[in-house]
Amino acid sequence: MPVFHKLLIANRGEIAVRMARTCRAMGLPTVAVYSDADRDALHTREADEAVAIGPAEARLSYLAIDALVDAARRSGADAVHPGYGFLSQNADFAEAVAAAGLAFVGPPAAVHRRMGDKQAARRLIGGAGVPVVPGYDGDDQQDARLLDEARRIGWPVMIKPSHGGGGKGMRVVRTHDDFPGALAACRREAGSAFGADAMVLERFLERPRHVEVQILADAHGATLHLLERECSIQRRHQKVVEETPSPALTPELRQRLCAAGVAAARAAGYVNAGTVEFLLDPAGHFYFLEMNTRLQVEHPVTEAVTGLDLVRLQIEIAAGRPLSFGQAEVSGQGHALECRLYAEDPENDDLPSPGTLLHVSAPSGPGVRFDGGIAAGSEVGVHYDPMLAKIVTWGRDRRESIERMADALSRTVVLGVVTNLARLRAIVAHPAFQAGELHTGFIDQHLAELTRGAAPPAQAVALAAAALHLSRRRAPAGVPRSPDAWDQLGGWRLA
Ligand code: MV4
Repeated sequence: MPVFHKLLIANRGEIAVRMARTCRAMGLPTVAVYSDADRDALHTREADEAVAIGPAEARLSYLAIDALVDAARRSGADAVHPGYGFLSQNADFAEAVAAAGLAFVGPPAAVHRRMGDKQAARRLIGGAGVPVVPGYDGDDQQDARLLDEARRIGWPVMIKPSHGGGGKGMRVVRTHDDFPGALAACRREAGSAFGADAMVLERFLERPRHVEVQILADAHGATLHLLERECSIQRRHQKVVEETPSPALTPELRQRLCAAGVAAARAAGYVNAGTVEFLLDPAGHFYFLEMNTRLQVEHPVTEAVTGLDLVRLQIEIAAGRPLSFGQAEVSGQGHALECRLYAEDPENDDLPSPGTLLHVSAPSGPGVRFDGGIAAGSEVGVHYDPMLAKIVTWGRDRRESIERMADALSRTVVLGVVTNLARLRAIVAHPAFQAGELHTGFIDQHLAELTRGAAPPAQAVALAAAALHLSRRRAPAGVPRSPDAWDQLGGWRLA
């Protein structure tokens, strides 16, 4: 029995390409969707068919629920995978897909809704015996009550909008006198951004590590973890380097953390792949932060050490299949690292750098995986996330995965836009990184050392521009239009 007849990939870029590849290996036909800006994007060529969904502006295309459900119906798809970002954690989308009689590859709408509310998530997960950061998640939201609670918690306190996400609208308050002003500002922002201004208060942890547990749960009551990932190397809530296993965990702490992740997922009624985020303090205390009800960008490091294909497992779970293995059969081999390649300029405050890619050289070799959504000629626009690709390396131990990453980064070439490659190279070469001394303030702490750029030689850029121009001539008549032939042509644009 095939899992599904056809799967619609409701996303773009590297994750759409990556999903199409697993589906092809499974013998599952795919439909890509594209906005006007993505007519020629790589992900449209990796799928079996491609459907236009609207203008470049994400709100009118990749975020347009009706356009996506309509594309699924018209193309005869019976399943929809949202990827990450865009509508992946949107309960209304999960609901609309189900209402159209299609399978949603992710948890049910009710789980998205429950976990999208910090107040409700803290109460539910804390109630299940999982440690949450000391704080306040009560219904009484009067200013005086919140001030009292902040005093009880002790300074510094973090104010978090209950309906926010990804660090948006949060504020750290260090003294009693600053609290009323910060609260008012949080309320104003949350009211206009999320339409609800309830706040959660938490003790602010200084320079914690960010460690998350990968969860896998089928529709028959089996809930497993696939170990942890450490994602402490980030800036402004944008992750840059991730790895597994976390250098901060002892086997005993890992077992408790992963068990807490499973307990949180069970309490949430979780089905499909998900992630439970924790903060870890230097004393080894961990606290539940939030649950991500989607596949994560950094899932390949988990795949590298467990040997599993998370997208395949997600699809099988959505089709109602029981997991074919138990917790005892999950183990991590060696160490994996991921570096995110962004079209951003570290020397210009990490500002996005749009443009046309003139040349891309992806690294390869033993233990090297390159997940990209780009090729020479790709347009990097202003409408979407500037992440171009992920470079993942595996080694028998952390030292070997770092060595392979340093080599892979040295052989990665992107011409045409400014990227963070020089910063990635500097991070993996940094003594503190190599020593595993990670925390969420790492990049800011070492900013000067991590910001010395190395621009590619102007001659190389000029040559790449000329080569791209020549390759854009029409292909000779009679060249077959299959994707394989396209690969052989190495970028010839077919008529
Ligand atoms: C915190 C915190 C310290 N203490 N909560 C930022 C995004 C959101 N998921 C939660 N975040 C934080 N919550 C308390 N009580 C520090 C952060 C935080 C952070 C968390 C994970 C990864 C990177 C981060 C970077 C800055 C702040």
